[in-house]
Amino acid sequence: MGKKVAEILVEVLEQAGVERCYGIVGDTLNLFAESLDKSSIEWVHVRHEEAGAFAAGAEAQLTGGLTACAGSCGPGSLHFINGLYEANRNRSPVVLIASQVMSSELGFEFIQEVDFKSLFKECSVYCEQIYTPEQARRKVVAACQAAIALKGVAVLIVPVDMSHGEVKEDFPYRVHNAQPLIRPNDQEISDIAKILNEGQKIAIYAGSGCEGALDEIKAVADRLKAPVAHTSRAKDALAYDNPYNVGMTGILGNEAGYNAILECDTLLMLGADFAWRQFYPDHAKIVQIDIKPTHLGRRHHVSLGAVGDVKATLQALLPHLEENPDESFLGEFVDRYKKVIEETQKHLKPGHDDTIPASYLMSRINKYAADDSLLVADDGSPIVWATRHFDANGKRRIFGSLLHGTMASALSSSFGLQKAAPDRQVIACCGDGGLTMLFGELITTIQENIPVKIIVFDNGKLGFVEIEQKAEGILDTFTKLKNPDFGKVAEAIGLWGKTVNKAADLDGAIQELLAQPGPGLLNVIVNQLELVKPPMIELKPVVGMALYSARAILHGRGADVLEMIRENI
Ligand SMILES: Cc1ncc(C[n+]2csc(CCOP(=O)(O)OP(=O)(O)O)c2C)c(N)n1
Ligand SMILES: [Mg+2]
Repeated sequence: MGKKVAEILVEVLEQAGVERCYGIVGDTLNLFAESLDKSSIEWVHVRHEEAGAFAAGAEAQLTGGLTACAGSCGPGSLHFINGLYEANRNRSPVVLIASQVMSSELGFEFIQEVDFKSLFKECSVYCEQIYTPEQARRKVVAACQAAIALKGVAVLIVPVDMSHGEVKEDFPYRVHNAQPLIRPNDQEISDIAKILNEGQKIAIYAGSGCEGALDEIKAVADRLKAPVAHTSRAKDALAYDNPYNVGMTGILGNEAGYNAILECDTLLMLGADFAWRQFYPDHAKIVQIDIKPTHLGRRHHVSLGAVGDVKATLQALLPHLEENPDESFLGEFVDRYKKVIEETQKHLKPGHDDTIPASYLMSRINKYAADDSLLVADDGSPIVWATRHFDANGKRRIFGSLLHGTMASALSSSFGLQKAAPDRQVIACCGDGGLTMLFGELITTIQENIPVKIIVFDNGKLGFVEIEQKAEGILDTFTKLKNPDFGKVAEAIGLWGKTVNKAADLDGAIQELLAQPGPGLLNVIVNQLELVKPPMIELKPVVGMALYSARAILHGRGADVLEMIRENI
């Protein structure tokens, strides 16, 4: 007797190191589900497939290992799409088993037929269908191989008749997890060194490609006397135990990080693919090192682009670098960054009448979170406060939708983090908009026994959008949210739940939440009008704010404007 394709799929996933598969079952997936149930792979039952993709992506991002999700045909697998975009952009190795209607009906608009191949093409590194049972093992191996080697999402489309197909002659195709060491060639290393050695005001801009390379970056920064600015995604890898650190640039950044990059004469970009062109210097010489050749020079024109792993490249480069005798550029920006931190600390305090600014809430989470906690924050203002006020220490990690920029990823991502790291504290910082977008996932915490700690930044609105509208001079439009008491909702579902709205109650509530053995939700009513201030003053948003204020006053909403001023100045 031969083997069923469904069994082969599961066998290969196991061999490729998959520990969990997130999803929702359905007719075309049933045989796969039965095989999975007999395997070592854990099935995690979410309430919306998008959440399954967020969870799988976060698990893969944390562990670097392959993680799976699986869905039924048509709408079932379609639902994964936004989470798969997120995973693919984060370079998380995830494989989706997208089950499909019978092969014989494909192309006739059969009920639930969806053309997955064209649908998932853009958010994957591999998207193929199984056409005969005999090619099943080779195809699922190819899918896993692509996800691991190209670091991204692989989609394998499996028509239901293929799942049931039997294979008599099977060959030992298997997945290989190669870890090559990649760096620029010797000539390129010497060309890079020449540019850097000629620089006087040298800065380093470090991105998420720098994970694991902090020692090498510090050694290069010391030799070149270069301040190190970093992207938001690199904070947890670089913003600790690093005397050269000047924080982030970009809208989330600070004055020192922002200006160090703009004022340097030579910029060394390391594993950074920051998208906003206005934050790059126009007249500096730029050397860019990235593991992905397609990233070279795609954001800003660079003088020299080279391909390599940051750690291996810097190890090869260091012996060629000369000591920069002038420390003044480094000294100036390190001092400026110190001042930024001191100023910021002064502002992290309760609001008027004992209210809770969201930035202050994040600073208290920062105070009480475990030394090795994993924190994930929703797009919108929670991720801004997280990247600004949640400190890195080399053990903590910060996650957010920083490339795809989707709402509602925090809660579901926290599932993947907690499943992969059951002994660590996992905190999901959710917007009230983000939480309710995938509200059903609160139930997953109970069903799947996932003890995540959820903190809702309840400002009663789509706050980040409202700030954007005001900066454009528009009155807030369609941003209000009519919320239930999320603390009570949590309790009704079976989680520990509480709502606070006074700063005096906040510390106790956070500690109580974090001490819960199971899942818990702390709903914090935060100030409605705290603005996210960028590191630089630009005319357009200032004019926009003035225009908004004038319009609000004309519409009889002068009190809102006064409140905004009171909360932010
Ligand atoms: C899926 C999706 N829909 C819409 C947006 C646009 N958007 C970005 S932030 C945001 C508001 C988020 O509101 P909330 O979760 O309450 O966080 P807040 O900014 O209020 O703290 C919206 C609508 C998006 N990024 N993703
Ligand atoms: Mg909100």
